[in-house]
Amino acid sequence: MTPRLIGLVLLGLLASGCKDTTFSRMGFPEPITKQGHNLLGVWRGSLVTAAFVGAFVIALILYSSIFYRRKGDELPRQVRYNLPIEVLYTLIPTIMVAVLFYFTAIRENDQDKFTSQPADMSINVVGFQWNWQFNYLDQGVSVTGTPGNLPTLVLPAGETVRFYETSPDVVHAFWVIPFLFKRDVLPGRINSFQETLDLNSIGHYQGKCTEFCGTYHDRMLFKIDVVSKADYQAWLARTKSIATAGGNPMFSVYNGPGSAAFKAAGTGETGDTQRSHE
Ligand SMILES: [Cu+2]
Repeated sequence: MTPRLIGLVLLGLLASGCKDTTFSRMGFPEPITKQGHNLLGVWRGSLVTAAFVGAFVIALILYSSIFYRRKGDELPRQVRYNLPIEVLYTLIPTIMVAVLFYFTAIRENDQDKFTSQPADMSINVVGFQWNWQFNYLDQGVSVTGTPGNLPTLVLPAGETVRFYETSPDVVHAFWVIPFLFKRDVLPGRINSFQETLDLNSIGHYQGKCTEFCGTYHDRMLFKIDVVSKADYQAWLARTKSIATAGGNPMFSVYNGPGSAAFKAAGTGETGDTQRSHE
């Protein structure tokens, strides 16, 4: 009965793995970046492992309660040792934890790896009480959220984007839902990460602050528009002219430090050696 049940679950997982649905993603949102797909793999692998362990444990409980249920009135021996079994049930969980840890560490390192791929563009994400500002470091424009107006982070599909996070006040956390990733925005420190957007990721998405940062924390929402490269250039030109003309608090000219300065000051830049601190 049990092997058939496991087979059925496995078949279901394999069949649903073919098309991408919330079920096949095991509840995760649809990722739109290369890094997001990798993280989804870790989630799936961990959940499948947990399902197998759960099924195995339930099977053992059922087996022993059916075949070793009480017969007669005398108490069975209360202490018994079986060395091979004890070694086995120490060893197997250790191996499972090691394998899960390995894949998690690999993917987390991928997420932080900057040296392998140069970024096409860099954005300084500023989380402040209680809104967001996106500084396009080498394009010279800033998008700032105002009370009642959510800022929109516009990104070109297919590009690799480096994010440098800073905060002038308290700890915030920058979460872009379809990146399947968030990272704290800390005062006095530059946190960074990099995402390579899928070519077919064009669409509207959402993000939010996930660190309780004060009275109006719940207002720290933002939008993400992933557009084609041509549409991005058009948006940039439009935004630049609005910024230069002035008068719109959401769009301003950025003339702070460029990406080179952030790169020099930022963390994570030296790759492996830096990661060991995190
Ligand atoms: Cu916040």
